Amino acid sequence: MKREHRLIVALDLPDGEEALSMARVTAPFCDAFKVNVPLVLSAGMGIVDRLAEHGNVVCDFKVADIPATNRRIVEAVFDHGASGVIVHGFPGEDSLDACLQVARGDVFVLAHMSHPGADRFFSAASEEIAAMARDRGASGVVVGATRPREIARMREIVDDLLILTPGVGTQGGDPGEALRHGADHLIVGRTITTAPDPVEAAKGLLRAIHDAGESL
Ligand code: BMP
Repeated sequence: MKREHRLIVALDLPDGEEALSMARVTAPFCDAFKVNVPLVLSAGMGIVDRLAEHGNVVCDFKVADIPATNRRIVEAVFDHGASGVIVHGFPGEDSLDACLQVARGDVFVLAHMSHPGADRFFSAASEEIAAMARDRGASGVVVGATRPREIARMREIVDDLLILTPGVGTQGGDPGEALRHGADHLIVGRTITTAPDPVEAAKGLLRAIHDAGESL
């Protein structure tokens, strides 16, 4: 994953054509597009191939199955031209290893989520999940931007692995705070995709990213 803009656009749009339009206008401002399961359910996996013509695509499929099934999911993701995949860590290291063995790009492990309910199970497990991601050779971890202290703790654990952080803007996470606590990339959906002018919204985030870099 390149670290040029430090912005990943979550293309959480209802259909493939809308996702493609959003990808075309935001491509100059981001390092990757994130594609989630609802988009693929509506548009089919072909949307990943089409989006990959406009930039790097990370499939946020939150892969969380037995090793044999994980392997098939991750193979399909890379067969369709994705450059990365987001997987869960809680199924354990054999499930994660299966993803890493067949990946032809980045594997990011979800270590702590942005929504309030994530406290119940992730708070107890997040540090162990991050350590496992580091030890097994993942590219990075995903930690909610609503949890800056956890981002800082993850940075200590994962050393120079990438930290991607969703939950900025609409969910209340502050872009500067997340970056100052150690995040590498902001994952942003609705703040861009539902803005009256998505390009201006993306540019605003790039300004916040730049300002956070200045204050480090
Ligand atoms: P938004 O910026 O519109 O809140 O979108 C955030 C995106 O990141 C969504 O695609 C969501 O599924 C994803 N995400 C998240 O918000 N929190 C997490 O902890 C993990 C996620 O993948």
